[in-house]
Amino acid sequence: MASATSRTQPPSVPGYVPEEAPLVKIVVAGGFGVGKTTMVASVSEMRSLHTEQPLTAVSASVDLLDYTPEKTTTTVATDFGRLTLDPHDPTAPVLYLFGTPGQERFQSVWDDVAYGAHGALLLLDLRRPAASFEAMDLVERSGLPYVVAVNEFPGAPYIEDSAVRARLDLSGETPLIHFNARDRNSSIDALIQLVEHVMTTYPRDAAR
Ligand SMILES: Nc1nc2c(ncn2[C@@H]2O[C@H](COP(=O)(O)OP(=O)(O)O)[C@@H](O)[C@H]2O)c(=O)[nH]1
Ligand SMILES: [Mg+2]
Repeated sequence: MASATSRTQPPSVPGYVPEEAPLVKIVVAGGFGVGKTTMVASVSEMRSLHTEQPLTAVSASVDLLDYTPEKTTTTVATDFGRLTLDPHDPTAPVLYLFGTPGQERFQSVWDDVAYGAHGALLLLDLRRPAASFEAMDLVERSGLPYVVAVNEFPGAPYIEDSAVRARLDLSGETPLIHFNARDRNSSIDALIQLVEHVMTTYPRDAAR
């Protein structure tokens, strides 16, 4: 029989999740090409799963490729990854990440993915903020606490946070942060800020 002590050992087996760890479900949302798949892949401690489909001529009119000409696939269902915030602390949250398409035509996928989620990270590309508007509507309608995370692409214009907030009509409580989806530490920082926002929105005492 496993003793209490053995259960609190740091995980030594890849894929092991301690029983004490709170599991946090996070949706990584945002428009086409904003970096959802890139982010989930850069933070995931297991090989992330992606269900990408080749772009078709039919979707060319809606999946605008002007800023991502090298992109030949789109995420139809989800990206999935996992991140243990502190692998040496058995009580540290384990994040389950679901990247999901921002296009409204995938509303049913969104509903399934958002079910039971604790929060959402809404990715934004300042070269084309409107690409994330539909995804933002889905996040807003779901009522999930969320953080807007500007993915800093090279060549993106500098826009004051206050102007971004005004353009998105963001509420004062919703954090706006900047990160780089290709950078693991930067992506982890973004997720930590989301977890902190979720915990502020739903303090443990209030939930009891
Ligand atoms: N330079 C740069 N390129 C990025 C970054 N994030 C994503 N990309 C590129 O942008 C394209 C779209 O990213 P992807 O993750 O597929 O977007 P998704 O549609 O939101 O999943 C890919 O070619 C990525 O390599 C970033 O932070 N910096
Ligand atoms: Mg993708």
